[in-house]
Amino acid sequence: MENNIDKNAEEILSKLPSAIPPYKLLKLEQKPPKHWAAGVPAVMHSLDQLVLNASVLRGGRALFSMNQFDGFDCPSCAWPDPDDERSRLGEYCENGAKALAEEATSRKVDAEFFSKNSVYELSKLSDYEISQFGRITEPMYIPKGGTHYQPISWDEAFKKIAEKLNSLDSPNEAIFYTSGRTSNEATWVYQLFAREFGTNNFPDCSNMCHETSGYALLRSIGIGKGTVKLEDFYDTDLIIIMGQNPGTNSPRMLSALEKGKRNGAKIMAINPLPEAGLMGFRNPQQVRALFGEPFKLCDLYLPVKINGDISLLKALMKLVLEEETKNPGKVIDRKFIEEKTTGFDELVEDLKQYDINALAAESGISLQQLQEAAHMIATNKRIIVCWGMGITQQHNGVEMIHDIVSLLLMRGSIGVQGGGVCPVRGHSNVQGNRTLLINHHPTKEQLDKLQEHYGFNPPRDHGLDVVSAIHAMHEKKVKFMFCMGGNFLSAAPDTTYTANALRNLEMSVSVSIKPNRGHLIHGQEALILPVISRSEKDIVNGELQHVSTENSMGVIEWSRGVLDPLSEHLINETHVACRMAKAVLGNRSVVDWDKYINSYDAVRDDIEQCIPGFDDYNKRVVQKGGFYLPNGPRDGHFSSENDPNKATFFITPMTDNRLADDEFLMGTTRTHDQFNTVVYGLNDRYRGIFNERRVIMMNQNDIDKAGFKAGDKVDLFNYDDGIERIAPLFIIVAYPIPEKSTMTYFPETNVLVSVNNVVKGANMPASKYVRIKIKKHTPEIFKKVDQTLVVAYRADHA
Ligand SMILES: Nc1nc2c(c(=O)[nH]1)N[C@H]1C(S)=C(S)[C@@H](COP(=O)(O)OP(=O)(O)OC[C@H]3O[C@@H](n4cnc5c(=O)[nH]c(N)nc54)[C@H](O)[C@@H]3O)O[C@H]1N2
Ligand SMILES: Nc1nc2c(c(=O)[nH]1)N[C@H]1C(S)=C(S)[C@@H](COP(=O)(O)OP(=O)(O)OC[C@H]3O[C@@H](n4cnc5c(=O)[nH]c(N)nc54)[C@H](O)[C@@H]3O)O[C@H]1N2
Ligand SMILES: [Mo]
Repeated sequence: MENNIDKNAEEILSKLPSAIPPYKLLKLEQKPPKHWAAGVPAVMHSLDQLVLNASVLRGGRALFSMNQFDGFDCPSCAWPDPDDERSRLGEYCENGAKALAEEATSRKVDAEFFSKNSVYELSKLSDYEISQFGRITEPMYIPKGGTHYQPISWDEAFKKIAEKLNSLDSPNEAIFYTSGRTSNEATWVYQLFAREFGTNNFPDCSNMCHETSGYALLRSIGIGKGTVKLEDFYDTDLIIIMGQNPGTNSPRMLSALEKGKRNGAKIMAINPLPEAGLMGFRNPQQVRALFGEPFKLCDLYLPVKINGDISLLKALMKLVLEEETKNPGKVIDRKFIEEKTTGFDELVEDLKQYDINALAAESGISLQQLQEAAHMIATNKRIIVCWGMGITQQHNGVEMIHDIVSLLLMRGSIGVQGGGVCPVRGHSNVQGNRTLLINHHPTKEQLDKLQEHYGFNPPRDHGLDVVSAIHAMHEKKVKFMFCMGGNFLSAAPDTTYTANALRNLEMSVSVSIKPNRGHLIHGQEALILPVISRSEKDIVNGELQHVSTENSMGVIEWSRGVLDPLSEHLINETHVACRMAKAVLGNRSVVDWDKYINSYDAVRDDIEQCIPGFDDYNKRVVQKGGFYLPNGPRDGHFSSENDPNKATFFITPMTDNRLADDEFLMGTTRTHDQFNTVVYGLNDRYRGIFNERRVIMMNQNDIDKAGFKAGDKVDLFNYDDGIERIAPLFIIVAYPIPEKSTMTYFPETNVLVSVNNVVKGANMPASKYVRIKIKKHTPEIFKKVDQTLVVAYRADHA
């Protein structure tokens, strides 16, 4: 490969902004992983963030309003706020404080900043460095062939969008992406505009996150979301947490776990990593908890192999059935199964083919531990199963969720108090986006309702999701992409492929609050539209507005910012969508966009007319604690693909996870210092990994067998679809993780995730199931990476 890059290629490279964070190694420090989460360090870190990142006044004041009954919804995760008591000091966690500091910063990225820094130069910085510059203060535009973003007025920006959209041959040449922070109100007008324009192309972050859960649950119980409420955690017998890291990603969940456990519940954790937040907790909002022994959370920890959950669940079902044989009538809820489900006998029959010892070996859990787990399930009646990305981002994630549902149905534990399914949602309003029709395959009833209420004909063909949108951009079937928040480039799989797909666009538009790598890999023309953030005051016609969001458990609550917007040029997302609609559709539109611009109440009134469960929206949303959306399965009313009145036990296949000697399975996870693609800091405190993100966690035996040492530099490879994908320069970290399983951080390793490696049924990237090879690092690898980039670029732009 050496010297194989010709002159022309070098020229391409010297102008091609990098889609991948640069390969700079820092100075890794390692400490033993923690056995408990939060506590004094968490408090100190929250304060640190706010003091360092924002002026104390801007961030600090906001902190006390976060998640209060009259404050704003935390922009971090979707975990619900307690209904009864909320701490007067603010209902927040360390990572909520970081998310707030991130948007409450007083640093500004203005026109001058962009005139001094070319897109190419900015791309040489790490994601952490890029996010440190601050908030974007005015709309920016880069023309075809441009090297720098330049300022543009809002009117001009909407005009450019209108010209482009109206020049397309078909509305389906446009796509409208959504990241899960957008409020209900903005979501509604946004999807309404795109549907009146004529497309169902709504890829969203859900297509990389909980699509698997929605798809599997809709098929098996009749609703695409969870069935439990926060109160269920307080009075239950057993909480099982699979593939989810609450200490980092939903820290306020730890308070609920503590409360449940103090009331007598047991906790079981199933995860390849012994995550601190699964093991123990010191409640940072209780002085007495900050000192002394941490509160023990987990009663049984099962260190499953990556993707071993499918064998583990089958083993648990078999063993639970055995417990029933030992104690007839005590374990299996025959009455419930008879009345509310279908497919039980077939499932029992199917499970007979599996050998329990083989299942144990494939899951990586000893038979004895599996028996202990099954006994806990067989003897505790009310069971909640929570899960996160460790399950949904597996190629067979849908099947795993069917097995989770079957396990619960056997015990009659869905639709009962203190029992049910709990997919823990990610983004703070990703659930609300889906409820309000950010959906590339809306139902006929939903579209009929829009047609009836508004009087236009919404498109009926299904639209593109994230993975199919990437392919469509490649094939130049799509020419325009609008992103309501998010960072499509870095969140999506197969970074090189996705980058080239994005470069094929004629125009890309990104509604954002801060610069991110996604702004640097753009269409021929690109716009950045900066908006006010959740914590800032949204003032329309001199009046402070509130918006609303839906949390992970189906509760709609209002949210009202408290900070002054950082710049006078910032507008809100609802106005972005309405003004875009006016510019694009003009007289063609049958919707009164000005009414929505002037009043969010009017938006909510129309949502109420179109979406079930929003009766008296305006009145109920401002009530203390908001209101709960209807949930049939919670009330014991099931439906499923196989029976309109019953839940289904699905029969699922096993997976062949055999690996060659030099092959490993890799998961991609979050550190404690990031929110998805936004890197706040360089530490992963609970896992004891400091000052470095380019690490690969491996079992010591695997390290020895492969002839490596901890600290060695390696390159990572994936060979799906016969293509060599390379992630160069990682450091080996010895970690308590099962053999043959490895873990790295997202987005650095997204380059290794094939766009075709998807979750069956849900078409999500299977980013926690990546087959990799690990080789000793050689400096020559960089040339090979460059070569790959140039070849891929040429192929796409030929
Ligand atoms: N601070 C912070 N909060 C966040 C986010 C953030 O980035 N930062 N992101 C938000 C979003 S959008 C989401 S979706 C959620 C994500 O929250 P989580 O669902 O917790 O996401 P991850 O950190 O990707 O990984 C989850 C866990 O899966 C485990 N895992 C990996 N492979 C397997 C497997 O094969 N089996 C099992 N059982 N476990 C496995 C990993 O060890 C890890 O503990 O958090 C939300 N909240
Ligand atoms: N390999 C791998 N890939 C993954 C995952 C994984 O675990 N592994 N996780 C997946 C998951 S679960 C998800 S949800 C996706 C996330 O995908 P996205 O939602 O697309 O990504 P985020 O990183 O959350 O988006 C961050 C950007 O949103 C913008 N932003 C922040 N706040 C606001 C706001 O208030 N308004 C607006 N308009 N913009 C704002 C900022 O500019 C910021 O740069 O990534 C997925 N990708
Ligand atoms: Mo997510």
